[in-house]
Amino acid sequence: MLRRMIPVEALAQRLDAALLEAREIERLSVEHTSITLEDAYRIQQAGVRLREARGEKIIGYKMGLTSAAKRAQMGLDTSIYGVLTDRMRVGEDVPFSLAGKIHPKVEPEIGFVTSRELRWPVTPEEALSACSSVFAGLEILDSRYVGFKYFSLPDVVADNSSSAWFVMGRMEAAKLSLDALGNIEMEMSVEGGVSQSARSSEILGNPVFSLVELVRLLQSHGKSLPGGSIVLAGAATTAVQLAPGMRVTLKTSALPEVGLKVS
Ligand code: OOG
Ligand code: MG
Repeated sequence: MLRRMIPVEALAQRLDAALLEAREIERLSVEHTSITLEDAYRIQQAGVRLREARGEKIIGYKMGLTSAAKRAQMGLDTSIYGVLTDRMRVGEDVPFSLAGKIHPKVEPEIGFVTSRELRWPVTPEEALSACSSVFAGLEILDSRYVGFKYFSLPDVVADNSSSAWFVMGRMEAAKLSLDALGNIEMEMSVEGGVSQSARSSEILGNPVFSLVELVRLLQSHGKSLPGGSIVLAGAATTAVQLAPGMRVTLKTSALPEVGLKVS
């Protein structure tokens, strides 16, 4: 049977308009029932090109759905990636305004900064040796889909894997061993909300394995991970809805704490 063509550019523009106007749209797979994961990564790429045309610079990648908690929360069980641009990075000491956001959620992450290009195949040890820094971070997701729920894998990938903003804690030189990186205790406390804790081993067994998985996924799209990239390895716990006045803090057993204040 012939598959209906997926209008990649038009769908990227639809998602981009929803982002700029901070409004929800119907999941793409409702209309385009045959959309595949590969179509979705093409839409994601086209969406990133629209952002680049507005002057945004690609500074890294985020991995998603790398922990059991996140997979259960979203009802999906495959690791995915999205692109990070310079405008998505928010400072720790700048109050985060909910104006112009759709339904943002926050989640605790471990991140890396690479110092040289990584290409598949790569071992965890090689990937770690290419990291100049490690940090604890908070990712702020903001799906552009109605209700932020029950989307399919192609839907979320096309939407840049729900990536919206992120906060980086103070960076530490990447001196922790592979074992130590897989054994970081993480606790995200939310004033006026639910606090959650998990070990970094929740992230695919070790956040470094998530970095390796990113390199593998990029290679399947004919890409490598450039040196100087920021990489978020994926959340260790479920994401929490942001509300006005909320203060979120991520404390870990190994890295400087990071916080976010919602204005
Ligand atoms: C998809 C993105 C998941 C993570 O860290 O697991 C993600 C979503 O939950 O909307 O960023
Ligand atoms: Mg995340």
